[in-house]
Amino acid sequence: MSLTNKITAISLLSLPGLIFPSCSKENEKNLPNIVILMTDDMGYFDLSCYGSEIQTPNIDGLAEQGMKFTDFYCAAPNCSPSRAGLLTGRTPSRTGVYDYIPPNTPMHLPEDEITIAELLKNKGYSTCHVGKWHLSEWTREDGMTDPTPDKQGFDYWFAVDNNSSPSHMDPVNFQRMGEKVGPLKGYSCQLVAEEGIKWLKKMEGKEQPFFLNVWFNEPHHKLASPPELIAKHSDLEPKEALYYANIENVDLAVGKILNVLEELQLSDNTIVMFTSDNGPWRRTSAGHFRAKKSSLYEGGIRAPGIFKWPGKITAGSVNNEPAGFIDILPTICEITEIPLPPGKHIDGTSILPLLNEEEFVRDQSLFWFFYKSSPTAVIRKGDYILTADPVENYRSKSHPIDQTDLDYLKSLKLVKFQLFNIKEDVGQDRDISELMPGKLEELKTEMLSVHKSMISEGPMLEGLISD
Ligand SMILES: [Ca+2]
Repeated sequence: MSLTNKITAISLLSLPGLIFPSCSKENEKNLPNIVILMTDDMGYFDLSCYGSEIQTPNIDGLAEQGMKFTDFYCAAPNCSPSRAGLLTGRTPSRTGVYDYIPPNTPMHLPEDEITIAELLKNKGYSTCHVGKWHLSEWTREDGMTDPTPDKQGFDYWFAVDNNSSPSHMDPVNFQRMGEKVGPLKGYSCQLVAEEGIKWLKKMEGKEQPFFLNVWFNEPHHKLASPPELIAKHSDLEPKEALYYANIENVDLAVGKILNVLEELQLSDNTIVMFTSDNGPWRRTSAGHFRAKKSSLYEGGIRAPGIFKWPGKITAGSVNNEPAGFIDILPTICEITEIPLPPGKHIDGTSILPLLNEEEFVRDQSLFWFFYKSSPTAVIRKGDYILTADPVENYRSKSHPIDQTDLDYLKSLKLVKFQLFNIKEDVGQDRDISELMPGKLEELKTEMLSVHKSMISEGPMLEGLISD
């Protein structure tokens, strides 16, 4: 579908009566439950099913029973924009989440963005978010509170607005439905899993379908792992043992949730997705990919992508098509027969045909933009990746977004194009743009078109400091 046709189709959906058609009880019974499991800063090579030494049998089990994507992508190379892209199906900068949300910033996922949770809730689903949020801040020094998960479609939530503090162990900053819960005992991933399980148990015997969104804090800094798991790796450097144990602890938490789905006999009608929000800070976890977290090279955005749906997705299947976070909303919409959000440009395409092992044509190539990264923009079509940078592009990664950043990112022009064949050159170190001028032009034309549309849509942020 062309961009124009797609926008027309979306406009048609916005006609009165076509928005969020009501859902009959009969229809609800047939709708699959949806569980999204996501880690924070975990690398592509941190799971045994993706070639790691770290043993992750529960997550591997999802791949054994479902489909593993080899070329799956986050929406951005760091937390907040990637999460915005996942929940909205939109390139994050369209939503105004241009970077991770630092303390005391007005930047957040606006309430008028339409999330997967809102769409499913309107369809009759019960919805729950547990774990890290990082799409708004609730503890600003100016007393302002940006939209909590209930404002984005979640009936129930237990979360931290950013990282668990002081570390993954005994966190003190979780909130439940807007109320501070105070100091907790245990590890963040286990506490998050247990809260999700308590909520799941309330779903037992109900005809209403559910959406459980589990966003673990691990293995983002600051790490803490159970001593008994660390002790298994006494042959490793202490930092490595801590990391291995951290991933294994998440795997155990995933296992607990999957076991409860089995016990409650919910597994057969539940789609489970597993991924990580962006590339790893630990370089080794990015393997042979170039760069790591914060970069738009593969090391910053390539992630594990696993989908399990018993009876629908072939067990043990592997898919090599490029796909990613922004495809999740349109995929869920197609599965649940929910119209795409009216009036919003959706950058992703439903990958239901890929899950069904059918022919798949993407509406718009996968595209990334991050103003603090070099490259600053990337597009992938088939095996080809085009990267681009502005003339001057230095912006400190740790600098909180201010008005000069916004002026810069809104006005920058993409130049310095480089073309890579990712199948033949996984490390992205051979620019083949001069060898393939036709391919360069094809990808450049599409990149500039998507970039222009995105930049014109991305909101100016009210209240940024201007130093
Ligand atoms: Ca992250």
